[in-house]
Amino acid sequence: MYVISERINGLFTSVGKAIDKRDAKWIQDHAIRQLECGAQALDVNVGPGREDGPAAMDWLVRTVQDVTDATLCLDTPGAKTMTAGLKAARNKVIMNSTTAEKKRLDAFLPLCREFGADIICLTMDEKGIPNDSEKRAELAMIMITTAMEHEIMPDRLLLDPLVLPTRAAQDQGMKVIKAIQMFQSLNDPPIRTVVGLSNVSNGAKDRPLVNRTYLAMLMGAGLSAAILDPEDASLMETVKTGQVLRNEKLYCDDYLRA
Ligand code: THG
Repeated sequence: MYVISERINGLFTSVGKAIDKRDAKWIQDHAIRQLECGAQALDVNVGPGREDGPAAMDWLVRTVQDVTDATLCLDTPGAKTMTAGLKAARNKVIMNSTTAEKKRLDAFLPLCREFGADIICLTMDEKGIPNDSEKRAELAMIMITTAMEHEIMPDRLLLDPLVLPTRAAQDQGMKVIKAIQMFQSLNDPPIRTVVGLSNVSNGAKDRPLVNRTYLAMLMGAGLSAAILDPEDASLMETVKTGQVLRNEKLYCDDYLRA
């Protein structure tokens, strides 16, 4: 299980303010804490509705890189903001993300190829997010073949079925689990999978409980990576226990502390 921290994201008010003030120390302290909590990569998102998207992304990438060599998951739908992040990055990059929409693939796949990045493929198109697993797998297949036409091999992709809030779309929880299973049969060796975990608990009363329960279910279905909050200690214990149960980590009685 590969852990990507969700918390360098301008969507959070405190992070948005730190970006506005170009408060490097605040951002760096938070990045370091998330890595100390067990994150292996950082999702880097300047937040929605910014006029200075490219400049903010350039600053945010440089600021984070000054304190870590960890992989950066550049999270933006904008080609200009993504390009600014790719140019500033010397750390390994995962582009987050393309969809199956032609104009998005046309803009993002050449960047992915040029900069040698990995890329998250969201299984949605101009019609939105499909409400069944089969259609999600169909969109995944379109992105896999289009990426290959751009000489981007399947091992560079991460497929994301798009997790929805259980409060608003309760029937989607198990469809996403099934999509994760289906994605693994689209290629040999299987293509990696990823989710934005916290989407599931949006608006729920006990968010951490919903997040860690769903993560356990997703790990049972073979999920490879998740964008989540590594500062949630119970969630990270679920990650580690799942790694033991999946035989990814050696069991010992003290595995949580080891
Ligand atoms: N897939 C991929 N990338 C993603 C997502 C995904 N990136 C963004 C998101 N989804 C994952 N990151 C978050 C970050 C925050 C929250 C949820 C997912 C969140 N934030 C609080 C809220 O909305 O209630 C905001 C709290 C605050 O303002 O302080 O829940 O699915 N590839």
